[in-house]
Amino acid sequence: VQSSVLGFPRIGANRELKKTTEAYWQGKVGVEQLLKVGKDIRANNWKLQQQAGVDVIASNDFSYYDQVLDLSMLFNVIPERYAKYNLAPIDTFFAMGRGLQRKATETEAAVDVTALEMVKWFDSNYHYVRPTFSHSTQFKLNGQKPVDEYLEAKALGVQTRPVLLGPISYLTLGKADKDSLDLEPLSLLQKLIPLYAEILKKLAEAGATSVQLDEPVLVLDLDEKVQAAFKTAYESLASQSGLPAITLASYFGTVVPNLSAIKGLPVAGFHFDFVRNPEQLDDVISILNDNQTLSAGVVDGRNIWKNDFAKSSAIVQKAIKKLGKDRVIVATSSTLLHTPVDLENEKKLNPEIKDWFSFATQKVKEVVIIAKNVSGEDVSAELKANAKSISTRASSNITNNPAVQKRVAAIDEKMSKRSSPFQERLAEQQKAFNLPLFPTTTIGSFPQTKDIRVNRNKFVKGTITPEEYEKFINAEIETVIRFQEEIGLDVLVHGEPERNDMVQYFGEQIDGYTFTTNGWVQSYGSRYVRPPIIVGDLSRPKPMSVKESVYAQSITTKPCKGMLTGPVTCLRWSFPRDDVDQKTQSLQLALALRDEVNDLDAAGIKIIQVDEPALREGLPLRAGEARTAYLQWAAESFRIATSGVPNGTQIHSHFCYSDLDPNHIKALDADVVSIEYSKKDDPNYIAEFLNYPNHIGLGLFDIHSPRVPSTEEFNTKISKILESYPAEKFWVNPDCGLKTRGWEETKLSLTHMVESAKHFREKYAKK
Ligand code: THG
Ligand code: ZN
Repeated sequence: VQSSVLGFPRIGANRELKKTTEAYWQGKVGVEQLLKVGKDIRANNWKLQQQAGVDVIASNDFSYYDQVLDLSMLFNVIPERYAKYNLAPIDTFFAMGRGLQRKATETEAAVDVTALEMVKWFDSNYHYVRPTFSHSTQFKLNGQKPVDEYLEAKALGVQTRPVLLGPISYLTLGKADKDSLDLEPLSLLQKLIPLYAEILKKLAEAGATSVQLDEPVLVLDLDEKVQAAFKTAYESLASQSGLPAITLASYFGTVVPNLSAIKGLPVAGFHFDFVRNPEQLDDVISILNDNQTLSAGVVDGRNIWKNDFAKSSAIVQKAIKKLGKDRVIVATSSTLLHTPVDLENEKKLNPEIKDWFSFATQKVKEVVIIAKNVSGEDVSAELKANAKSISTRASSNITNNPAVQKRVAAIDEKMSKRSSPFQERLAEQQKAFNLPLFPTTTIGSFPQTKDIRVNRNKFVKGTITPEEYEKFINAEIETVIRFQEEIGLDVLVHGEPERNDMVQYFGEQIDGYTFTTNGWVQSYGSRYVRPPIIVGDLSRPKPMSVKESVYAQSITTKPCKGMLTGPVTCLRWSFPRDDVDQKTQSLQLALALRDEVNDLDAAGIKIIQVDEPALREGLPLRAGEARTAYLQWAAESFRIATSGVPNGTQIHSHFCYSDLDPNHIKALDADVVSIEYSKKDDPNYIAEFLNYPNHIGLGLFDIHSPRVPSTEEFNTKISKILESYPAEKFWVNPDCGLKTRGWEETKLSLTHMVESAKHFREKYAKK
């Protein structure tokens, strides 16, 4: 029985890719250096898997930014606003990913272009760059990245299976550009298929015998048109001669509701996710013809828990019983992109807990061991050690906290309800804050400068005292407060200099969590996160953010927001427990945060923002009972966290990088929400929010780009929104936090934003 890994993290064991990419953007290293670092990472990844004994190793799982953006480059889906600059291909690629603003020099023309839209990848914290099609898109092959990387592996003596996102997913995950809103992406299938055929043929000519085409949209609810497109696409590919064998892969859910779309497709095999949905085994086997193979995803690509070999082997055995050993492959459930690289790099974990984990490097070995086991090879030592580790975790007292369990059981309805409806709260809040029309604010974080990172590291390492660190942090807070006062923002923030990450920071202060020192996972482009790991029942031993918020409020007369991360986001951006359901973990977090919200309020912080950007990504991928239940407990968790405060305390929340449904937000009953909006070109999107009863700040500029919008640009944008949106409910703010930005562009952008708000204030005062 063969073993297969669908993809490996591409960031390097020590974040080499991030460091070099950012250095390249800053002009500190040349393109050769960037390409070399990429090449080294790919070589390491392939060799690591080859040495572990993996039979089917992926290539083209690497990307300098995003694998979906790679495809847009490959197929020349490059909007004219990028193409017109005739940049080097890699710079066009980065400009599409993150925007580019460059002054003219003697040799180069000025460039000013925003990034393409970035969206959450299914229910993960990874973001892809959305393919953006227009009537003028000229499909053609642009380079041959998959072939180049295949040949690179081959030259190293590694036979690989190239992976590409399949045509149906590529199109359905894309959108029409603003100049072509009537364009239905799927209608481009006939133009796209020949390009897939061409690149697959080139792969075959280079020596590839098989390819993995990912069609993760198969785990979504698909309408008939999309379902039918599978047949069109794959039959068309099968009719071409000289292509490699195709394995069609799905992951993150069940394909059963879409079985008729893939039944009978002329492909060599299928891959399914049996970690998420082991119960789909019989159904998916039933659609295979006599020659098709089944790649059984049994090693979790989305979490860090050690695999249960007995359980996984049983699933694979069941498949073997029906299909025979030759037609079954043991695989990771998805790419391992969403897991940290190597557990061996963790030197500080409690050894008892460390034994429960498995990162990408360990998962590669797990796949091989399971394959050996079901092949009948002797892996009894590994099985025994595995069984022991699994049972130790199950019976560990680290995971149980009876007091927390009791508190969750005692949650009553009153706890998740503010004492008065919004309009009454609003009246009290308006009296308390007396904010102008078009109140301006930011989402919370300010630039995380090198100085901040250096000092935080010193504090973590103990080379500066807690007192010195506090002094440093307070000075940073003061800088941020003074700046905001100076430019005239209305609701201030403290800037979060003390925080590494909005989830990790709280994870480190909540009992029941553990965290890594090097467990980085790519979130988008060169930005990575270290998700904390929930290992047990969760509780807050003491206040987590009160000190900094109180300090900030003490040095200004303007209201300063307390900033927290909501329960659902804390859960979703962590690696959750797999032995307790997500609702329970979310309610535990909600209680911990409720205490924090109440403490902030008691300390005089009267505007408190509880961010829930992960609310949407936690939504079960298909409509149904699980989705309804999720929406209930997610909203309940937020309301438990935020409903312990009096009417006059204003609760804010924030959402970004997902296609939100206003109804989901409504259920949170926050007084003010801010929403990423700057790249939502679709006029229907704002229409959806017209009925949202409380106040909204639609994000007015993209914080992923160093580009500075002018005051006129803000004016135009706001005018456009005000055509349909009521001025009384309108807050003025950026898309998201500013931590990834530099000070220079932050100052300019915010200054222009505030100027624009003032312009409209005057205009409306005259009315
Ligand atoms: N935290 C977490 N997930 C997130 C966000 C976040 N997902 C969505 C959204 N914000 C966008 N993602 C990121 C992820 C990482 C960073 C910024 C936005 C970032 N990371 C630092 C880096 O890569 O340099 C490292 C941070 C650290 O020191 O921990 O800036 O905010 N969990
Ligand atoms: Zn955000």
